[in-house]
Amino acid sequence: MATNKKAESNGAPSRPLNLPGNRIVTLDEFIIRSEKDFDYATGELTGLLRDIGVAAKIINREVNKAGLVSILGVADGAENTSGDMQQKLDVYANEKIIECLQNSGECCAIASEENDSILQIPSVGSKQSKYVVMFDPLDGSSNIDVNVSVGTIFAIYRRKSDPEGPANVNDFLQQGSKQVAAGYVLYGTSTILVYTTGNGVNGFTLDPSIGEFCLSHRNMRIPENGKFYSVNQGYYSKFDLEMRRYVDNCSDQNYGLRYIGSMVSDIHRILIQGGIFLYPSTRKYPKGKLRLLYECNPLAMIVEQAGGTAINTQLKRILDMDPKELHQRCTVAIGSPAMVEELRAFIERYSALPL
Ligand code: P6P
Repeated sequence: MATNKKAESNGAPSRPLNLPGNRIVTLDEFIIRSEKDFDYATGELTGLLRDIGVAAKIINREVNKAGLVSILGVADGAENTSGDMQQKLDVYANEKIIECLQNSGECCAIASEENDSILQIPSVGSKQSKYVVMFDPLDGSSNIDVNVSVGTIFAIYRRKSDPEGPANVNDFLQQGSKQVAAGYVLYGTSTILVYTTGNGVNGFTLDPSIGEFCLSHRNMRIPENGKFYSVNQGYYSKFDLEMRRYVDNCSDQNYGLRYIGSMVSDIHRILIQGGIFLYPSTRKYPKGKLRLLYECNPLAMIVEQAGGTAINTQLKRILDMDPKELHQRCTVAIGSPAMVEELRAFIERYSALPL
């Protein structure tokens, strides 16, 4: 099994890539240079990451002109597996990612927020891919019509099933700590692709003039502490006691509240400025709203690789959670280590639950 020689638990690469400091480094070049970090790398992971980069450029093109074409609004009454009204653009994004992954055949199956069950990807030629890909094609898509940034989130795992046969759901029901790679694309004031293969986190900003993602955020490290907390304060009265006490504490400490309602955007800000993102249990979502497999796990890997912490509100490490079904929800507290530890103290002190 290919292993990453340099994966560090705290995400600090033992030896960052030796990259030129004085010229553009494209995503493709970076991925190819990084390939040598993996023993027995066969180029499939490289191909997968490049496929995702292509899909991101295609989605970006449509997101950027969504207001100009009839791609806004809700897809003709369709609902996704979450019961959310499917926006036309997230249906489009889902189709484009699947097409890109099908073209190269670098993965044997996919799972998406927009699809009830897994989708087999026919092998191209004699290739028997060893990877599966999970993704939320357009997270925060309800924000599209009001021009708020949205994102794509992806996770890549090695399949566990017999390579001679079809993939099955157990190839996807793996702990987040088994992710081979994880990342997101944020379609915001600029479009940035951030990913990790277990050897630190790097960000690539799309340069529309050349149509390339270019290295812009090298070896990202989250600040140890922060002055912003990110939670939907509108649910305050529905929070458990420990969460209300923690939110009160944030207010007492004059932390700023920043909540975009698009997880990728909130997490990206926290990666750069520090802070904590929370989606605890609420009356509507007693197990939390966010999806473990294709939202929380990939973002938890990114944040941990950048030196941060990601737990659920029962104080379990997100990446150690055992998934039971594809679209499983979970509570989440993710961000600067010092702020997550501060929350942990409140949960230990006020929680009525056996922790
Ligand atoms: P609420 C977007 O719908 C999303 O899945 C995340 O991107 C975001 O953080 C969260 O839900 C917002 O949920 O309940 O605060 O509107």
